[in-house]
Order: sequence, then C-alpha cells, then structure tokens
Amino acid sequence: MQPECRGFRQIEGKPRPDEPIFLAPGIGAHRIRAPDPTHPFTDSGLKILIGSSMCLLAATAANASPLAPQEGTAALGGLLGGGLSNDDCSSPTTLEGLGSFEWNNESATTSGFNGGSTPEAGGAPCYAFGAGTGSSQAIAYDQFFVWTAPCDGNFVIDTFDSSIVDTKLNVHRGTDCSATCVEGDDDDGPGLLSVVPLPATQAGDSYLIQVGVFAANSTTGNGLLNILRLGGPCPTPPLTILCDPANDHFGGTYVDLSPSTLGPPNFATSGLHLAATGGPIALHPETWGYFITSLEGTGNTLINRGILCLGASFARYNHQVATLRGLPQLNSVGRFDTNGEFQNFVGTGGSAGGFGFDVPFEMPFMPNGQTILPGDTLFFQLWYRDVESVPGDSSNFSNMLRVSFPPPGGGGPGGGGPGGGGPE
Ligand SMILES: [Ca+2]
Ligand SMILES: [Ca+2]
Repeated sequence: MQPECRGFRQIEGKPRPDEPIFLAPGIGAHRIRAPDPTHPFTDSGLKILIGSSMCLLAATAANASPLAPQEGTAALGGLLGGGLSNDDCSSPTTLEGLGSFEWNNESATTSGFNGGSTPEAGGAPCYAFGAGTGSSQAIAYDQFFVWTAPCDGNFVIDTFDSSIVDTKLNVHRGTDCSATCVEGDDDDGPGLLSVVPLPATQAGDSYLIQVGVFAANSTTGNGLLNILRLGGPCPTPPLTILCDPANDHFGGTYVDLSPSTLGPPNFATSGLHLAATGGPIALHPETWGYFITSLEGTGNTLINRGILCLGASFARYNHQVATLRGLPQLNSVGRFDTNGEFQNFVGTGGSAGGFGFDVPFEMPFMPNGQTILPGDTLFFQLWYRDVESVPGDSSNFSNMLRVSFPPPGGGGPGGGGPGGGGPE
C-alpha cells in the first residue's frame, strides 16, 4: 500500500501497527492525526514512510494533546537514517539487462508482501516457507527490484554467491505492490541460497523481484541477485533505431528510417533496404537527399537544423561518390514525394518499387572502397535539404539506423525491421 499523502493527512480507518500511515516530507517534527480519538499515537510500533522508504518509529510516536487527543507531533529526527529507497514494493529499484546486481539489506525492514501468495501454475508459493510459524513465512529484511526481460528466452534469477548465508527470493508478475506471485524460493540453490526459474519469458515481461533472508539463520548483509539467460545473452536485433526522434524539419515532423528492412543478401545487394518516411511533404520537390553511413554511431553534431549522429568519419551514397568510384549502385539520391516517403530517382531503390535504397555490398568510403561483410555493424542516416522559404538554405538528418548484418553461418537475419514486415 502506498499512501498518497504528503505531510499532514488524515487516514481512513484505524491505523494498525503494521500499516504505513503517514508519508513525511523529511526528517523532523511533523504533526500527525489519528482518525480515531480512541487510538491516539502513543504506540511505539508505528510505521512511517519517509519518501519511499518505510521506517519503524521506535520511540513514542506522539504526545497527545488534551484538547485534541487524536493529534500530536511525531519527532522523526534521528530515527530514520539509512532508510532504503527500495525497502517497499511501492518503490522498487530498476535493474537493466542481465548480470549480477549487489544488494545490501542492513537498513531494510520486513514488508510482509507476498504478491497474493498463490503462485502461477507450476510455481512454489511466495509465502509458504515456515507456514504455521508466524513471521518466519515472510522474507525478512526484504528489498524490491523491477526487471524487464530484454528479449525472449528462458531466464533464471538466483542469489548464488551471496555473502548472506540464508536468502529468500520471491518473483512476482508486475512492477509494484499490485504484482502477483509467480514463484517463491528459500533453499533450492547451493546451501541455503535461492533460485527461481522464469521459462518461456517474452521480451517486455516485467517482474517485481523481492529478496531478503530467512530470519532464523541470517539477518542482514551483502547479497547478489543474478539474472541469467539460458543459452547465452540476448541476440543482437538486426535493425535498431537510435538517435530518435530526429530534429523536426520545417514541415513540423522528422524523417524516420524505421520502415527499413534487412533480408537475405543476393548477388547484387547486401539485403538491406533503407526506407525513409515523414519527410517534409509541403516542401516537395525541393527536399532532395541521400543516405550516409559510418562504422560509428556515437556522433552528436548539430549541422543546420539536424543532428549528425554518425561518427565523424562517414561516407555519402551520392552521385559524386558513385561517379568517382565508377559504381552507379552507390548513388541513393532521391526526394520526398507528396506522402513524405523518400522516392529514389536514380534507379537504386528497385526492390521497393522505386522508394528508398537497396544498399549494395560496396561501400562509399574513399579513396578505396570497402565491402559489407557478414557480421559487420553499420550505422545509417538520411541527409536531406530542408528548406523554409529559400530553397537550399538549410539541411537536416533523419534518425539513425544501426544494422547488424548476420555473422557467417548465422542462418539469416530473420527478416523484418523495426516497423516489421518487408517492403510494401
Ligand atoms: Ca523491506
Ligand atoms: Ca534460504
């Protein structure tokens, strides 16, 4: 439960000793009010939220006023140091990707959260261990994390190699206190450590991870939370949009390379088809342009209205390079049509009916060309004229596309781009 109040507030119902009832704006003296005059704040077990950390107020919470016995002042100074930001299910820490993440629960309190306890099919309950023995069912001194699967796969979350001897681990489906139990574990790992498998997980599935200890054997200390993917790391997606959104053009939106696709290479081309949409429709036909490429995608250079996201060493797929190299397939010059789609007018967009650009194996770097090889990663943008009232007074760039060509023997790129599907 996450109180929505800040500072002084009245709660509904009678406060319970285990219920956070007051969100204090900081350490200090705060006026608080009990909703029930028969239950003034004289209990020493009152829980108070400071920011998003739940802390136990160990001293007498308030001095009841004779005139308003339900009101008082809670002196919080000195009682709340070291509160954890992720002590409660309402404020989990986000974990990115795969790997080992350190945790330390020296300042954690026991939340009692169990995600409804009932596990998903095939899972062990999130609140089962020590059933019938009261508080030992809970994960003691627990902390909360949120993790989102970065790709499809079979994952495993465990606490192996923790310094703490006896960990407990719950994994819930969701991202906050409304998350529901997937599976809990106490001792299925080495010794008394914990492990929860997450089979058949899909990219984007989010989990609330609750980790702490079995209080009879361990109190607090250093732990590890390991998130692994069986079969290796997530595969690199063949096409990824970066540097997005690009800067707006004078027409009010930006040029997007998302419709680009990567198919199998053939005798003439790399299999990559670049496509650009969102061009400045109203400015047709002055807004011509061409694609550019680089081995690096870490640039951030403002040129006229646009951002060059490619590395400084980039090359142009244009008429000049094509002429110098004697390779007409290196020319990608085109312009936006009245739908804002980039229309090739040099005959190198053939696979998409004259739109976009079929990227050849040869690359436009000067003076000697390179060729695209299996396993290469390249970055692409579209450069284009971006006029306001005077043709030729400005230029702009699309967002950036990172392309990971399949490694040798990789079995093909799997087709499709960020926008899905092939050329229309
Ligand atoms: Ca906790
Ligand atoms: Ca354990």
